[in-house]
Amino acid sequence: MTTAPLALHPEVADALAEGRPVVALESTIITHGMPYPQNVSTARAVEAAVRSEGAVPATIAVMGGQIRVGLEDGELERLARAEEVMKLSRADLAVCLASGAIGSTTVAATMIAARLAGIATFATGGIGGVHRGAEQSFDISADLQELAQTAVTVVSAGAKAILDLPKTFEVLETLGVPVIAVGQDEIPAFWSRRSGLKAPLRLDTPEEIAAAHLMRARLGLPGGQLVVNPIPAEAQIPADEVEAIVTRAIQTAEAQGVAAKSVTPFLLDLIFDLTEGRSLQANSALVLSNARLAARIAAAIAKR
Ligand code: PSU
Repeated sequence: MTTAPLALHPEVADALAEGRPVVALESTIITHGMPYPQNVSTARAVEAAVRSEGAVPATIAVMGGQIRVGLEDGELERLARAEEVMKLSRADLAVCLASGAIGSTTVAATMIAARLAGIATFATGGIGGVHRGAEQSFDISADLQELAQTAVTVVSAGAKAILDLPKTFEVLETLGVPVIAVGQDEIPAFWSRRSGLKAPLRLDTPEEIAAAHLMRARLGLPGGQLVVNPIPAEAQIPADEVEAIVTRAIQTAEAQGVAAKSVTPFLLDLIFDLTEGRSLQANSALVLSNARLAARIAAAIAKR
């Protein structure tokens, strides 16, 4: 039994106790990934999408010295408006909890919290990964290590296209993380359906993904699965168009000396401006699609 300071929302606690499907949702996308008020409207729509598939949403954040698993609507709103929120990964989760600060959870920290709470499935937008120029900066997201050690199935639209995607998926292969594409042979690239990279694995149904999750547990394998679900076709921004914009944004970040945890939020914000909001619409659409798929996987895991 864990002594972690976990506070489960009663609806989440009931669902878990009764073996009903629950989907974990992260909060860094709310605090650092999207501007207000689109961040809170997306967060609400994502929770509704999970419910529409018959699962219970559990948005995770740190407040008042506790890992909150499932937030009230007013708390989502407060988080979405808050200015001083720590962006939490594995390294800073305990410091934030011990100090009583408010923190949003990245993919890595949400996986840790989901596992502690007994939630098998988690939906996000795009994972962090190897940043371009990492051979100089060594900037590699802790999300990758987390996938290698924490047994949660993460449903994403791939890694964010601001990253070096070939290196990101090489590292995942080295770490033994299964990367499973849904409905196509190629790894998707967040805002775009295509990356030019062949997916190492492909499974087209929630039932098959659930079976693979449970098989990993039977084998005693510690890490998670990364499901890469292409953005719906009508919402995508074609890869060549994205690439030119990402290149410009990265040049600006370098010129301004943006580093470490600030890089991803800075780039997402600038790309929002450069695409006149289209990147944000695409981001919302892909998270919604991932939430629906995650709910179906959670339901398939709950049935077995
Ligand atoms: N998905 C999105 N937008 C985001 C994120 C995911 O659509 O902002 C967040 C996740 O919390 C992920 C983090 O863990 O971005 C990656 O940040 P970094 O590159 O600093 O590791």
